[in-house]
Amino acid sequence: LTANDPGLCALTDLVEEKLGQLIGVEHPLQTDRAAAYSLLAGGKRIRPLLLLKTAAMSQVPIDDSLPFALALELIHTYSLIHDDLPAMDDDDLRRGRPSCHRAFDEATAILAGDLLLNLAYETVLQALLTDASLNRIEAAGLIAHAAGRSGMIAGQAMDLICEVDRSDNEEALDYLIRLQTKKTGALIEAAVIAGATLGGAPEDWLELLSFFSRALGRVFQLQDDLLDVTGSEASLGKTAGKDARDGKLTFVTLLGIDETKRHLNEQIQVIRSSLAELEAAGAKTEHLLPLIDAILKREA
Ligand code: GRG
Repeated sequence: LTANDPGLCALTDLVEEKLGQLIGVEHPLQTDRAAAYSLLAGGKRIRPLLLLKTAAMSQVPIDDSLPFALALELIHTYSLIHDDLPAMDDDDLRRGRPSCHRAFDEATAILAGDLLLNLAYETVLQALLTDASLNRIEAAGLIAHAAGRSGMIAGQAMDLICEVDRSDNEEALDYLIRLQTKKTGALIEAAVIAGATLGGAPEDWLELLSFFSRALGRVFQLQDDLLDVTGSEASLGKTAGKDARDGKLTFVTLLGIDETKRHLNEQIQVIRSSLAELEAAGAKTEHLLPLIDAILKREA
């Protein structure tokens, strides 16, 4: 993520350093090396940053929110490794280098993903050992729920086996929105809501943040679908133009570029107005603004 804000750059560096410490330097097995290879390949770290920033809105000390933030990135990286597998989206390139199963092999990539997912829960449970307040338990539950059967996994399943009549445009769009809300949206919403929950944010903030994070998740997917047609392999760090080639249901393949951009601008307005409402409700949105600006400008 290209960020001009020094605070955001420092926070990204901290996330990077802590992920490195978590995965460690002792990698006796190929599976450990594969997990480290994918985890430390330079992702944008958007989900952990979102969690840290929403927790900071309620003055949660960074050390208290970090384990939850790191867990989100571990889960996200596992999902990317598995998504790239031949049985799923089948992609050879990720984060600017050969995807995990190409650098190693398929079985190793499956295990590396499983390893990261388990490390995520171990990290959160370890953090609960030192302080198991209800807010922290609730935040852990939100993350597990978002990654699970009615969140990211459901979205991935809906994407892989598209159970909708694609000739009916309205039905297809409705399906795509539900799919996206789960596949990409759930973890992004969990990042925002878990962060706020850690800080014991009041109900009206949570409602506005929920609205805000759903729009952010949608924006993220709309950008992704647009970047697939407008971006290059070098800038994206993954194969470009793949959606149309694979006959995938995306906002661009369904609505075309112009309508997708219109949809994107509409959602950006929703983001801006919910941030303004949050500020009016007493939330310090300055914590979030540099990150949101960087996400809205993202080119990879
Ligand atoms: C395997 C259960 C399972 C789920 C996979 C995340 C996912 C679900 C699939 C990835 C497909 C995809 C490209 C979705 C679009 C949005 C998205 C998640 C992009 C990748 O996230 P970034 O841009 O990646 O945050 P970095 O590398 O920066 O972390």
